[in-house]
Amino acid sequence: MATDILKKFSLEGRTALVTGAAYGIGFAIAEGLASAGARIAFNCRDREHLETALESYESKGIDARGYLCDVTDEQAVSALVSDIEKDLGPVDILVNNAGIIKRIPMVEMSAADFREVVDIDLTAAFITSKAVLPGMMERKSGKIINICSMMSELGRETVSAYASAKGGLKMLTRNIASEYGKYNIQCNAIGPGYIATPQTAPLRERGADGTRHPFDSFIIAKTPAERWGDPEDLMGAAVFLASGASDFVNGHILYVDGGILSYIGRQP
Ligand code: NAP
Ligand code: GCO
Repeated sequence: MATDILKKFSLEGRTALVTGAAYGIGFAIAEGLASAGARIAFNCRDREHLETALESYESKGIDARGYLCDVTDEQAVSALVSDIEKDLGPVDILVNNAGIIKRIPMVEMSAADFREVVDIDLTAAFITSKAVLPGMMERKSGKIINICSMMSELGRETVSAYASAKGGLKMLTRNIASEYGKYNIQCNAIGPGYIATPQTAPLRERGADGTRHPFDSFIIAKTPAERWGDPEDLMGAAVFLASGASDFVNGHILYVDGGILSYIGRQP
């Protein structure tokens, strides 16, 4: 009897926590996981974002549970996981999505700004992963998906803190995979290319005459797909890495970038 391969991708009966999933990439990933059958929990810091997100999830027919929690606060994260366990059951899938960026030339960037980016984009993934790993170890099953970036591989002007954090997140992914693989826990990452979300909105702002932002034109020329990604482009990779279809995939960074990392760029 041939394997029903689609069953491998089912998330029925599993609970997923997607951090920072009030909108943007996190929201799309949560939507994708829900469509594969997962129960969804998400968090963010801003009450207004939370309320709006709950309405958005409801409009999509997703009964998501939202929690106010700053992922850099270890005690708050521990309480978040306990609350989710009470409301939805153990966290089977953790997506470390919450993140910020500060685009400041390094010589002008304060250490406080640098630390804030690293705290949210890297240390928080350590904190949330540490909060769910003991339960996953006990159940001998778990999926952790970190949201890396092209800046896990490449640098560019003004993003020193972000690139440092995302480079570290790539290695944290590999280290969790190395340390906890024996408990049947898989830790992988998704590396989105340039995705149209509020985080990149400043890079896509049109001129008064409707002309493209220079960075927008640059990304279009650097991407074989000749377009920015949509958050929905990441759903398939998230379902794959959250499901039984990826049980022998560990420590992998899956780039979903339209080919930008493979391409020298179109001749002007
Ligand atoms: P976004 O639109 O700015 O959304 C970020 C989300 O994270 C918001 O829901 C925000 O909600 C939440 N958040 C920020 N800091 C938080 C904290 N300390 N605790 C809890 N929640 C927090 O960003 P995005 O573009 O969707 O990006 C999501 C992830 O993908 C980030 O890790 C980003 O680095 C990564 N990424 C983005 C792109 C891209 O091109 N957009 C590409 C590669 C990787 P609150 O402000 O209410 O907390
Ligand atoms: C930037 C962008 C990028 C994207 C993403 C690319 O300023 O260069 O914000 O960092 O967010 O990380 O993969």
